[in-house]
Amino acid sequence: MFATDDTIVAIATPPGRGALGVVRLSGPQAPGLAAHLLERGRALQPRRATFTRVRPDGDESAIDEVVATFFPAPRSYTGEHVVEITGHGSPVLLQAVLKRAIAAGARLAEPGEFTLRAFLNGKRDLVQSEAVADLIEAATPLQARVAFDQLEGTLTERIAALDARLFDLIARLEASLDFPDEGYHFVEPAHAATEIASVIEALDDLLSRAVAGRMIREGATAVVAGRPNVGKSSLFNNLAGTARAIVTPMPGTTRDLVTETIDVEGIAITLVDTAGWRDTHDLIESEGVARGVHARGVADLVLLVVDGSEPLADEDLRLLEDTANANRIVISNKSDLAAVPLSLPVREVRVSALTGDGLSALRRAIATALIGEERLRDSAPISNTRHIALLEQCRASLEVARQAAEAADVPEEFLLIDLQAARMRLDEVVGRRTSEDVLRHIFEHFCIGK
Ligand SMILES: Nc1nc2c(ncn2[C@@H]2O[C@H](COP(=O)(O)OP(=O)(O)O)[C@@H](O)[C@H]2O)c(=O)[nH]1
Ligand SMILES: [Mg+2]
Repeated sequence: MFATDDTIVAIATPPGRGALGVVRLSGPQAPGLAAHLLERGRALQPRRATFTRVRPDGDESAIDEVVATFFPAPRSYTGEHVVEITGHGSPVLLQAVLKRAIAAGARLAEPGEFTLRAFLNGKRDLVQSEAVADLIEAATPLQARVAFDQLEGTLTERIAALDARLFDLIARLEASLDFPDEGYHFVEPAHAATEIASVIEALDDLLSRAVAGRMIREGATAVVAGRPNVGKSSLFNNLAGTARAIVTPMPGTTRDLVTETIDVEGIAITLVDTAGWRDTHDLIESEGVARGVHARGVADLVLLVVDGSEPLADEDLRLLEDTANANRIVISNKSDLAAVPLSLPVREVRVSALTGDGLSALRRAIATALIGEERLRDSAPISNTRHIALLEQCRASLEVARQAAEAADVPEEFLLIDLQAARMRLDEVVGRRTSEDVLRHIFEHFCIGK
């Protein structure tokens, strides 16, 4: 499978200059390589930060002062001998240390290879390894919190609990099969059905938060729609906190999609401003309108803006109808002007893009529309599409097993096949049983040095 007997090396800090930069070594040769690279002759003390220098190469002079720390196996990030050399964050110096380590026998690490080794050495399961990447990628504090929870093992524990229940049920069913002559059931079919139903319920509880979890992990797209001049671009700019989109009193100003990523209550939202929807003969504008319609179709949320200071126009009515089945918020803008009563089919959020009035209520409404009220409070235990898909497959197998258990005439063997299939999916989530391809796919998305 993957080579783990050699020693890998990588720069663990981001490319570019910084106050500090870290070169990380992992593998059996790590302490030996460190002794070769560093001026300090004696072996590094375990888990002690040691101030030293990088040994001069040939007749060069020493290139940097560093702090080196040795983490002996198995108490290290990877479970192997690890040495971290912290120097000044100069790409030139760090590259020089890297090159010397390679010249002395280390191999340049692949992306995610340190974390892969941690996984292969049983330091972390697959869910926790994936959480490492999510944590590094997190763009909002909420994303970081969800990733950290998974890193700490919240999802791992819940899966282990489900797995233990399935294991117990399978063991008892197998015992019944092994001692057929006794005519004794270690588990009655009715009890098996109830137990499976209760595992399904626990799975459903987990999956019910998956939409929110995925939205938090991957972010969402919200499209600002409405007829020309209702204040879409003004609202967009206000939410984005920058004057990205051009605002003029002339209808038809916005002709292309303008996007900006914003953080709304911890959810990373790609906000899209569109051309106002209307019939137009202008070629560019009508292309803009078409793009806007398309964007609306694929968005997670539509922010439909109407002008609260004017009666609804035909275009407003048409848009209200077109977006009736979408996840949408109807926004009545220009609350700073005298309001006219609008007979809207849903409760609107009143704002003024000009004064900023009502925008915090709008932000709250956006977050709630995307992930639900209570979901915001307790973090979602599941957020990764790979996990969600496997848990759904697990649930499908359990559903077949439950029906088999309920139909009293189905032999236990059949029940067992589906229960084992369900367990296998759980094993795949945590990586007890995962193909090399899947592992490669997961780890190649990591950064180098992690
Ligand atoms: N009084 C008032 N005027 C607004 C407000 N929002 C936008 N406008 C004005 O409405 C006009 C059209 O705004 P714009 O954002 O370009 O609308 P869009 O065509 O829907 O993108 C501009 O003159 C804005 O200054 C608001 O909340 N109150
Ligand atoms: Mg506009």
